[in-house]
Amino acid sequence: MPTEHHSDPDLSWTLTRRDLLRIGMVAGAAVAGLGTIEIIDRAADDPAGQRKTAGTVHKIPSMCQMCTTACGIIANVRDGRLLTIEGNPADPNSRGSICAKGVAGPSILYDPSRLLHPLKRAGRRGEGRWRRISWEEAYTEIADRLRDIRRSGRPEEFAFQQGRNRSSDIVSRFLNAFGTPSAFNHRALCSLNRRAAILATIGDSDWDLGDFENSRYILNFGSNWAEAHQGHIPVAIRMMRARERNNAKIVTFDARLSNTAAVSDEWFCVKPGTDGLIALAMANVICTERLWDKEWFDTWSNHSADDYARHVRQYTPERAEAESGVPAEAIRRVAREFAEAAPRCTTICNRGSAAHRNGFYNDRAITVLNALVGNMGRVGGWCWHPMSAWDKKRIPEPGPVPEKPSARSPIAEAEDWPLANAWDNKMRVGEIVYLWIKERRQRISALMTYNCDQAWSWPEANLVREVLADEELVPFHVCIDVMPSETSNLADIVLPWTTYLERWDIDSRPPQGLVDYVGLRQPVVSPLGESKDLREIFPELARRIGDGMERYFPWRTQEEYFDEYFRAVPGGLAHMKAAGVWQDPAKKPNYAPYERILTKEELRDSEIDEKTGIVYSGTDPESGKRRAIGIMIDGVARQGFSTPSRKVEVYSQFVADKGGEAGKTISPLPIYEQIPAHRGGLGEDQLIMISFKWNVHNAHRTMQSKWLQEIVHTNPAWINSATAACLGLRHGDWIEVTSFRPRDEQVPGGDGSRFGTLRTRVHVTEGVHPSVIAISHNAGRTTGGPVASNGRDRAALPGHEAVPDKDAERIWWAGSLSVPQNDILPIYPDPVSGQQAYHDTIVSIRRIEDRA
Ligand SMILES: Nc1nc2c(c(=O)[nH]1)N[C@H]1C(S)=C(S)[C@@H](COP(=O)(O)OP(=O)(O)OC[C@H]3O[C@@H](n4cnc5c(=O)[nH]c(N)nc54)[C@H](O)[C@@H]3O)O[C@H]1N2
Ligand SMILES: Nc1nc2c(c(=O)[nH]1)N[C@H]1C(S)=C(S)[C@@H](COP(=O)(O)OP(=O)(O)OC[C@H]3O[C@@H](n4cnc5c(=O)[nH]c(N)nc54)[C@H](O)[C@@H]3O)O[C@H]1N2
Ligand code: SF4
Ligand SMILES: [Mo]
Repeated sequence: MPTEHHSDPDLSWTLTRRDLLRIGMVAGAAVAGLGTIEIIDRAADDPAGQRKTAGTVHKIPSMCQMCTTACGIIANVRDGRLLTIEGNPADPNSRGSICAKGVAGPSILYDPSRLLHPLKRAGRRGEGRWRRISWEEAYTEIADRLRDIRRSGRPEEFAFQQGRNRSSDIVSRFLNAFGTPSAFNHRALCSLNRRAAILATIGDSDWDLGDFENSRYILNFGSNWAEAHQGHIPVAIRMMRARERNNAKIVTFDARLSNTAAVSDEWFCVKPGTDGLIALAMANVICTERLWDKEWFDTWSNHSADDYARHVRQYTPERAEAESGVPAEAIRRVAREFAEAAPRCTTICNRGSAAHRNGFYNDRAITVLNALVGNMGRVGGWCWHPMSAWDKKRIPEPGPVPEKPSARSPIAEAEDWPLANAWDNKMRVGEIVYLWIKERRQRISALMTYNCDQAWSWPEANLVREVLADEELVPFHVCIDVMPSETSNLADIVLPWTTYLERWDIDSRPPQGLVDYVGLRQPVVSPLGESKDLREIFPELARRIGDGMERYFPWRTQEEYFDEYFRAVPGGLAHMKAAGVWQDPAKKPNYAPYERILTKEELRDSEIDEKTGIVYSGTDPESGKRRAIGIMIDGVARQGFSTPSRKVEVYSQFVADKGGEAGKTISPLPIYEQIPAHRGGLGEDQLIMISFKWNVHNAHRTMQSKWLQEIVHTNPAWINSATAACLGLRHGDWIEVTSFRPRDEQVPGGDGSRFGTLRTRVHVTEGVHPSVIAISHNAGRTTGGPVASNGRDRAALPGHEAVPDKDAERIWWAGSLSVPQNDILPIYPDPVSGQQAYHDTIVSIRRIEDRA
């Protein structure tokens, strides 16, 4: 691939790939533009710069939240001021490494555009006129409104919209104590299909954790772990270790030359939505050539290997080549190499395979590849951990914990997508929330939005904005945020939230080392301005709403609450404050948990079902049915998997039945279903629009960071050089991109009609599939201050006492191209699960003279 250099500021992000890699991945790397914070530093409280070298630097462990990976960090703080952030080596997941976003934390904390005072709108909603109010006034108005709703007996009319929430204990406590089930989350926009596929297949977890570090062969279907992925740093460091130590081979399928593809041994450029077909074709090769672990499959899965071989026979490598563009011979070779490395081989997938209209089946097919080669739960294989967080039995939430509400929410519990809420982990269908509010499927009297910029980050963002602006549909909107956002602009009251560097949390992520752990997020500096965290706001509101709600918030301070929470940890809160994390040294990695022999104790009063071999003991309190605890394998009672059959469900009657209940057909076996909107090929000017994440940005929360925005601040459209030649397009040309709703009768509004238009510029590259146009969604803000908006948003922030930001005048990239992809992305849920199909939209493109 040619390396391109451009002096045009709109395309100036084209640092070489090596630059981006270095910036994005190196632990604790010094990034370009770091010096800018010094200017604010001096201007703020040390005009002469005398304090620069004086005073003791305190090292305070905590947890990053620039993305949801929650790496352990150490904050270097002098005189109450955060200087730098480095990794916490004690963190078992991230092991002392952090990424460029983690390093850039101070630029968010000290961002002059931050919200620092409660605000009330002064003009029409969305007009941008605000009045600064006191917390007292804000609390009184919000509590009065919420109390009225609660007393009306329709608590569901209070809806709570959250995004990537890492404070779920306090949020659930407040909502359950209030009695509202209207908790809208973002899972369907993020990881639903992958979770649903794993839950359907193994039941034990919704999160796969390849044992990469011990692996010899890693097959990556559309996970951009070197730049993104929910386990970014913990995964990336283990991948690189596997390379070094085991000479592991990494093979990546991506529709685009991501930095992950770039650091892989091989990259195959796939047509979007075809990963499942490739995986099924690989299964076919493995079965036909008998490269499988037949014994494992026949023992531990609920479908015979011979039957699966018959099922996958229709998926030939030639058929996969025709649809995906990956050569049949390569599919055969990779399948053989993968099977040869078993059991020290694993797959990894993510939104590249999952965020599609057919993503549930894609991820099922990929997951089952592992069962076929018998690597499940093995050292170096495809693993998981039953806990996606800390051990909640051992470290329980301090009581009294409120019951789940009995009221119902037609939107949160939407029934049109049978797999969305099929498991305990309710995934909901976020992308239809505002459409359904518009269609008045549920009355909303008050909406509180938190840690989510849905007016910007969700598909049909313009519809979200239209609904939020409508005072009949949403009579009262409180937004809790750190920065002004497209969502906070449409609020009635804005509450200034603390950043992750000024607040408390108990947190941990799926453990890559397969041993659970627990971490503490603690304030490393005092909250700036009048910002407050939910942990202070919710107890205060509960007390003011009263009527018994207050009894769930007995603690006076947050420290008291965490003191109680961490009681089971040796050394308690004091240990957590000093070390940041705790892991039980006696626990062993979760390898092959299904093989565990049940103890005599467990088997007391148990019974064995003769036909299935399932071992039952007692009854399940929720369903009232017999409780399955294991399975007989060769005459021994073992733990098995947590699926209905206690085996790997290659064949899932559970999902087929769920589909049947909702009047939909769900195949019990992994299948390939071509995306209906992609059938019949593409028109001459048509392409499939996909989305991706820049390594130095996170969703929509980092565009305010001057350190990160200075590195990447634009998102031109990637188009393959051959396609560009056909369409007469040259690098840097302006194009108009017009999107279409899917032609798909199973999707709301799926009539194939024209949807939205944006104008952007072309980045011509060989690093993208010829049928694809790839646009990063990490750009295109219109609000959030001059840095976030590339100089466009210079409106004075209300109630702002922050230092005038001299850096705002030095934004050398002002006016650079930055477009909001979500304004032209139609709502497109996978009909069986509800996952938003981010990478399936058909667009047409047309060359234009310039932006105007
Ligand atoms: N830097 C950064 N890190 C992040 C985030 C961020 O915004 N920025 N967000 C965090 C969050 S919330 C999440 S959910 C994760 C998501 O992490 P990932 O799932 O790893 O990231 P995505 O960019 O959504 O998708 C991954 C890749 O899929 C490719 N792709 C698109 N269609 C196809 C296809 O059909 N097949 C294949 N094989 N590839 C395809 C895209 O080119 C992209 O490189 O990242 C987390 N980490
Ligand atoms: N087109 C397209 N759209 C996508 C995706 C895609 O691939 N393509 N990915 C989707 C995915 S996977 C997800 S998870 C969603 C995420 O979308 P969001 O949930 O909207 O993204 P966040 O970045 O978490 O931003 C939420 C809010 O958190 C605030 N915030 C909270 N704490 C802090 C803090 O300490 N610092 C800063 N700076 N801000 C804070 C930000 O101001 C912001 O308003 O986006 C989805 N949207
Ligand atoms: S991967 Fe995420 S949590 Fe870890 S340092 Fe980077 S931004 Fe922070
Ligand atoms: Mo996400």
